[in-house]
Amino acid sequence: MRGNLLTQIFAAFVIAIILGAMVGPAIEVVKPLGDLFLNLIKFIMAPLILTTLVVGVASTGNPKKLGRIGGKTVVYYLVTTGIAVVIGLAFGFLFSPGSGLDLTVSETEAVEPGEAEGFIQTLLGIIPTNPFSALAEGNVLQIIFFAIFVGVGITVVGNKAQPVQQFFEGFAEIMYKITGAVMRLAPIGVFGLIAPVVGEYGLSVLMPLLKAITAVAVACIVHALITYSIAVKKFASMNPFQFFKGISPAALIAFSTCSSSGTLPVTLKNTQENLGVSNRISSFVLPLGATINMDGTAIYQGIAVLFIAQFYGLDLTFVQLLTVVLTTVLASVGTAGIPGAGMIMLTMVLSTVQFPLEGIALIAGVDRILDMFRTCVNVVGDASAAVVVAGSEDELEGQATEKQSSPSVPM
Ligand code: DAS
Repeated sequence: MRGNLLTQIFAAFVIAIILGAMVGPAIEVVKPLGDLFLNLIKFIMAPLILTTLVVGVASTGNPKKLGRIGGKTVVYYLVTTGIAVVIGLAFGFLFSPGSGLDLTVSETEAVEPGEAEGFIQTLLGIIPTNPFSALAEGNVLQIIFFAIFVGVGITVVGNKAQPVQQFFEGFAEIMYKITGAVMRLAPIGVFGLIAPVVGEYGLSVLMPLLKAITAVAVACIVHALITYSIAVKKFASMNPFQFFKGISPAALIAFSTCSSSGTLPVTLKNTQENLGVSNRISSFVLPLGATINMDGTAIYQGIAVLFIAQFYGLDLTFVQLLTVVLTTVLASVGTAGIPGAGMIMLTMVLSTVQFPLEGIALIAGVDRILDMFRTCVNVVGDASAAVVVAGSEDELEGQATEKQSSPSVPM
């Protein structure tokens, strides 16, 4: 999503609040605009999840060929993203941004957890007996399961699977284009979804949004300061202050552009010149990170799920919480490094716990602000991985060893 579209969404959000407050419940007439936008999001969700996850998993490369450096990188990314979503959920509970309103949700949109579906049942339910019916039914967890196996299969089969990988890469590009077209309607959709909510409940709905922004900002800062400081200190003997100072130019560009991919050239420059990471390590770890490592997005999605649950008075069972952690890590793998991508992938997380997609419109209006914080952490997290992997390979400036002169390290 381009920055000016996010600005349009913010503008539509402000207009919806003003008109909703002025007109009151009668503004309900614009709700079909919101329903149209939600249906379009549901329309793209299954193919978008399938294609982006297959490409994301396949881009990690063959586990055998991935080698020591690739293995360290992928493990670091998954572990820090898991920590990130737990921190996000913790701050979501701590701040409880959506509490106190308990909006009623239309029966069609939400499924009350009822008795908790057993954890075993949930795990078994992830395995699709027929992947194609999973796609037809939009069973997100089963689509994820199928996508992971196809992605890993591509890496294991190797060259013979190239046509399949190219098919999914091309399909993913098509889905990004379709998603871009759908997101152009986001301002209208957000207007059609927010105005009736404000018309019905008044301006009291604004306070939860401010709390949600605060929760995301604080959780991002805590995750960066604690997780990455410990990582660079313990695995690379780097002074955390030196790390954050060295990556600050890229962090600021990420914050303002909301694009990890767009910031990548500066991230590479900062990690090589300011942090002393070898070209070989940074040129593998960082492009991969901009594609599959999104700690900030994981934090945002953890908090967003709780915000929506609290906003609509829905309870999250323990099994659903575990499902949120798993799907958020996977959603961050599938999230593109472009503005607003995390909000689109939030539909995947919400669908797995059968929460109302309407909730996305509640935070879409402030997504530009949330995206600044999550993209900044995404980029700093990628840089921390480069430092940690380089440190573990003695390839930080001043720590060069004979390994650096070796012709090649198995990737
Ligand atoms: N803006 C995305 C990025 O570039 C992150 C997101 O949308 O969640 O990392």
